[in-house]
This record gives sequence, structure tokens and C-alpha cells, in this order.
Amino acid sequence: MTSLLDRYRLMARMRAFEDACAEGIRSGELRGELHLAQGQEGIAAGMVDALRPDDWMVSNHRPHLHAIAKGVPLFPLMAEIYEKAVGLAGGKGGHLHLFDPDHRFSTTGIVGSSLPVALGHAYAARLQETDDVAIGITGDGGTNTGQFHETLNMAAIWSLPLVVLVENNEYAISVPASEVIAPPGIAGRAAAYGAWGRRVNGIDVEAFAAAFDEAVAHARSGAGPALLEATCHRFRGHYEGDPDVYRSPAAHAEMAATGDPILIARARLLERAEADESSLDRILREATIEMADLLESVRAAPAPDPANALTDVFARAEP
Ligand SMILES: Cc1ncc(C[n+]2csc(CCOP(=O)(O)OP(=O)(O)O)c2C)c(N)n1
Repeated sequence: MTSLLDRYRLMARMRAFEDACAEGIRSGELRGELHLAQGQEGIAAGMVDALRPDDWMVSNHRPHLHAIAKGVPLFPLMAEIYEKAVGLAGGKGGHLHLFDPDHRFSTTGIVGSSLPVALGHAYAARLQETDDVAIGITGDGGTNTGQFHETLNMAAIWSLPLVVLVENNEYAISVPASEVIAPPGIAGRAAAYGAWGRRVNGIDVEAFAAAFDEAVAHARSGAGPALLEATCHRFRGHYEGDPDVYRSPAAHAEMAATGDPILIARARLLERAEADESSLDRILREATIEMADLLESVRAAPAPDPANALTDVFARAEP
């Protein structure tokens, strides 16, 4: 089992990775929307024990931390975000279209559509008679799409090995979840499909890890789908550049003080005397240096050759 100290290190690296991505917005190297998941590290870092290399994961428009949890190598991952030729998709996909078939990881920027794609992977696992599990990830906003309900219904009817993981960060852009989700809540909807369902505190990496392990074990056992709702905060605006006028400075200060999964893990490590202040500070510093070095090598990598603009546009038909 991954120790809390290892999860702390992983969360520190995840945060520093996204800090390095955000630099591209400030410098003008990245021009499209960039959606960061800072504040949501407890969820991604809680996934790592339950996942196997053969499992499939389909993420949404906030995908970087999920990719890291699934084992996607950091250099081609960041290179794709910076639209470099050595990126996962040759720099043509950017951060919304990460795709790594070797690590069975993909994303889709269409809200809710990660779920039917994951359902397809779960169905494939059934047809191929493996015990692989598919994880489909969405935000709270994505759970109000028809695709969420259709996916859970079909997965339940066929008892498919699917985990629907919902990161409930309280907002779909500026729309509060509390105003658009009916009283049973997101996890409460599982009952309608006879699925395993649970709500867990996603800023507590250990609590999340325990719940995720259970959800994956349920799906892998052949007992049908699991719906896990993880509550969390999104520290940044919806995307880098969002003025975030729907939250007050006081709300931000409160989130930073009490809702940071890294600080919560840190306090617990100190309380249990599993680490001291200086070693925890060193972990943060090492993460920053690692990601600064990574960014430097990504910046040095070549951009895609315009001569290749028309390649990879259509799939080649098999003869
Ligand atoms: C079908 C569709 N409608 C609208 C959008 C624009 N859009 C992008 S993200 C987003 C909000 C998603 O909220 P949520 O699912 O809660 O995820 P979060 O951004 O909070 O992580 C919207 C409406 C989209 N990408 N796809």
C-alpha cells in the first residue's frame, strides 16, 4: 500500500507539474484554455493502489493529474500540453486531447462524454474476458448530462466493470452544484441503477484511497458499476484566465486554509510523527525543481512541422 508520505510526494509533484503548465499561459506559449485541477490532488493521488496498467481511464477537460496517476510519462504529457512534436499526440491535441494507448489513458473535452467512452472499454473487457476495469471521470456538471444516466443504466444492465468517478468541486464553471443537483445528491443516484454508490471527502487522500479501492474492487468482481462522488475544491478559476467572480476572496482564503489536500496530509504526517517539517519542505522543493527541469526540456523540444498539418487527420482504412 502506498504510504501517506509517498502520496504527499505525489501530490506535491502533481501541484508543481500544473504550476509548470500555468507558466505557459503567463508567457503566451499556450494560447487555448488550460483547466488546472489544483486543489483536487487528493483524488488523483488516492487512485494509484487500485489501478492496474491494464485498466482503462477516460478523463475529462481537467485531465493532467489523472494522467499522472495512470502512469503516463511526464515528458510526453507536458510536451503535448505545450503542443510539441514529441508530445503524446505529436502536439496536435493539446491539453484537452491527451491520448496514450500504451497506458490506456484518454480524455475528451465534451462534458459528460468521458463516461460512454469508458463504458465501451468496460464492454470490451467483458467481451475479451479479462478482469480489467474502466474508470470514467467527470465533474459534477457532467452528471447532469444524459450520457451519465445512459452509461450507468447500460453498465448496470450488463454488470459491466465500470467505475464512474465524479469530482464534485462544487462548480460547473460558475454554476453551483447545490443549485442544479436534485436532493439525493450525485452518489444517491446510484440506487436508481442498483449500483454501488458512495460519497467521500476527496481532500482527504487516505479516505479517498480507501473508497476508491472499494469501488474498483466492486467493479472488478463482476458485480456491476460503482459510482464514487469525491468532494473537493477547485482552487483556480474554471480555466486560467477565468476572473472567478462567483467566489469571494474570503471563500478562496477559506479553501486554501482548510481545504488543501497537501496541507491536510502534511498535518497528519506531522501528527503521527511520520515526517518532520524539514523533510516535508524538502519534498516540496524537490518537486518544484523536478518540474522546472521538465519544463526546460519541454521548451527546448521542437514544435510540430507545419508540413505535417494534414497527416493524422483521417484514420487509414485497413486493407
Ligand atoms: C457538451 C458540452 N457542453 C458545454 C461545454 C463547455 N464546458 C466545458 S467545461 C464545462 C463545465 C464542466 O463542469 P464540471 O463537469 O463540473 O467539471 P469541472 O470543470 O468543475 O471540473 C462546460 C459547461 C463542453 N465542453 N461540452
